[in-house]
Amino acid sequence: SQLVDDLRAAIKDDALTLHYQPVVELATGRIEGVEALVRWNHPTRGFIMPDEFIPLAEEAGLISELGLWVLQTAVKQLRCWTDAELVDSSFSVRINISATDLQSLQFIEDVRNTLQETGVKPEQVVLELTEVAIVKGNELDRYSLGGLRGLGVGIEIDDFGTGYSSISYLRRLPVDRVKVDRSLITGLESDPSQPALVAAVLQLVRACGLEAVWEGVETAEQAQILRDLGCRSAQGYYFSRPVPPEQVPELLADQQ
Ligand code: G
Ligand code: G
Ligand code: MN
Ligand code: NA
Repeated sequence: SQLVDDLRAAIKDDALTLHYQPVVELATGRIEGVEALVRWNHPTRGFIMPDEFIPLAEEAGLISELGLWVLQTAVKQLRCWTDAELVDSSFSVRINISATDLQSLQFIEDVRNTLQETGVKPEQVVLELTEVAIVKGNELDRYSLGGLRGLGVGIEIDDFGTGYSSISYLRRLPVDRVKVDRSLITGLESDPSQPALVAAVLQLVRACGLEAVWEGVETAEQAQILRDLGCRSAQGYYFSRPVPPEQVPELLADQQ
């Protein structure tokens, strides 16, 4: 289709762009990192969101190319912020990776090479994978996950709580942390049973030796409840929407 041709061209011509959304330490307001979120600025249709073109990229066999572009662009961006002394080595960039990336041994090489070329520390890169990608995966995927983890990069289960969450795989898989799906935050201040649920998930995650990031925080009240429950990190429109890279220095300057 025309759109597939356009997408192919967009990846080649750098017509995609990454926006960045901060991940905030609840106790201090410090920005501990950012999540890279891809956008496509289409010449006639305007901004197209990833929900629309990631599936298209999958179908058209362009997802590996797109994944490589996102990886390299995000890690190089982190290098720039580091060189400009806007962030230190505790700052991380989170990158969403597709099931296809996970299944590709080439992707492990790409991550290794990108780290080497940029000199970014592996622990400053966190790869976000959905539960579906991980759990549907076969033994090779587990092996790949181990390979990625072996490079020293962080692995985070994205949208945790929407898919196949099971205690057994949380303990078994080589992952560091989970990003809890925003459905757990919705109604946090109005539904009296919701805080207890958050507390239970937090306890489960910690008992498995993992850290949790809470996404979809939209109000000060939600942030306060999470803080009171002892949650460490959060993300959401309350702190900031995803912003283009040129607005990140401002966000960093404004943090507490
Ligand atoms: O802002 P938001 O609309 O960006 O993201 C929608 C969905 O697209 C999310 O589920 C997110 O994980 C996914 N997504 C965003 N950026 C990327 C990317 O660079 N690669 C992949 N594979 N998925 C992405
Ligand atoms: O699935 P994933 O977590 O990778 O994608 C993040 C998605 O969530 C992006 O589409 C991003 O724009 C969106 N997002 C980020 N913060 C909020 C929020 O506070 N509320 C809502 N509704 N969506 C958010
Ligand atoms: Mn994500
Ligand atoms: Na998510």
